[in-house]
Amino acid sequence: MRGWTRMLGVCVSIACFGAGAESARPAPLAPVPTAKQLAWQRMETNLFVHFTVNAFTNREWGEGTEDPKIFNPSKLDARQWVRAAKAGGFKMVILTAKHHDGFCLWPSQYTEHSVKSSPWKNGQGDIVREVSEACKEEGLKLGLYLSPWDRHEKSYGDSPKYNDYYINQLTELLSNYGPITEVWFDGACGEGPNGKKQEYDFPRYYATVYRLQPEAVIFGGPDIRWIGNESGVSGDPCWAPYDPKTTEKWETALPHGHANGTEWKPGESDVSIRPGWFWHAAEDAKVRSVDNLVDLYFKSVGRNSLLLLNVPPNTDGLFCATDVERLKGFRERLDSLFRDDLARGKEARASSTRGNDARFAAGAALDGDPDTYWATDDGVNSGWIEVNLGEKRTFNVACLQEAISLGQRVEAYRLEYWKGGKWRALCEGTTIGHKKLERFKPVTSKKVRLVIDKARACPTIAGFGLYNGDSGL
Ligand code: FUL
Repeated sequence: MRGWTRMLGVCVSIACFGAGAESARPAPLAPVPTAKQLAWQRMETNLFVHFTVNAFTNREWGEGTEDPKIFNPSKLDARQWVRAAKAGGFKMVILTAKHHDGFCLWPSQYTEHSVKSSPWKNGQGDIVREVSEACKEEGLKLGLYLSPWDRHEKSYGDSPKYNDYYINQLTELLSNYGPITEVWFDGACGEGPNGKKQEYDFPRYYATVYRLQPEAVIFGGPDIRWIGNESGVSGDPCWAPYDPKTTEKWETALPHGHANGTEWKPGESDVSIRPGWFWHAAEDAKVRSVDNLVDLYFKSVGRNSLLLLNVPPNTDGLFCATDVERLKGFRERLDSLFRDDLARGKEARASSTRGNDARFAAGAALDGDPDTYWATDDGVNSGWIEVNLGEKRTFNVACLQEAISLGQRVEAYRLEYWKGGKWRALCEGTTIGHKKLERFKPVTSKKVRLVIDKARACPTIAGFGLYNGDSGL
């Protein structure tokens, strides 16, 4: 509202919007996120930590026959990991409590194949505990990855027996370490020592998560979908809605989701800061650059996904200095780019406003609040909002957001800028969702507009920001 008030004066503004008349909020367009899915999406960047005996054997997938005595990360400092995550602006740390090799980073009472059989802290240590405490101290959330595939456990392949074992371990993890915000599942599966393929009881696993940690979201299950690659890149378009009955190949279905999907299942883009998920000395010189990480941010978070970036501790039990420095550099670059929103609070007008109600006017997209939004009347599924920057400004990034608590709606949009007495094309796109970032060559103009050409219901635009900085383009 600030824009209209400043431009026209309070009286005009009130008159324009019918002296305080209130119009009903748009009805949600199903499917919509649960509160925990919405909170998850707003985290935007989370850190994955892959650690197990593999760091000591230089492998990516352990065989399950590793001697726990090789595991001795004598300088392990979970605070160093979590502080590095925090400096990188990551909101949650997701730890591999157990990877495919079956070695447990906590002293599970159901196996000897864990830290308790290692020389680290004389078998008295508990890495899950140390990470959970560090996260608590630093104000980060904790997530856990308990690999269903277990190449060590003897009962693996004896499906009901192993499922009990798995549930027991899941129960330990979800009962003893405080709030768990995300539980990460993958479907990797093999045969057990009996030569039989293990059948995972995923419905039972999920029910256990919801019973013990009702606030947790499940990745690779009901709440969050894999984005379909391990390169940290979302599809474009990218719908949070997903059609579980799709006949498409997963390679297409997962990155893009479905405009008419019946389930709200946003995508998570996982990727490692190094070629491998685990630490290998030979990859110390292959850590992703800040430029590369910023590019991934644009291609994941900037396409309505979440970036889950993996950093592996080395055999000392520490993140390497290079990785720590890159995380910090990544956030510094993003902070500097997104510090000054040229459109924030500026004059704005729209093709039409829902019920002429000031709450839904164009200015609501420019107030920095993701819960307020510009909306049109029901049945008006296209329109535009125009920002007057007050003077000519140069910008090269636009940030668009929908009020996704009401469902994802936009199917086609364009950006235009005013030059030489007319509107000129800047860029165009399809989906927006929680966040869509556009990068382009710097443009200098006083007026910019977002044109929604097609939406599945009246558009609800919560954010329209303009920035100028190093976008890496
Ligand atoms: C995959 C695993 O096989 C990889 O080792 C890694 O943990 C990745 C995140 O998930 O399924």
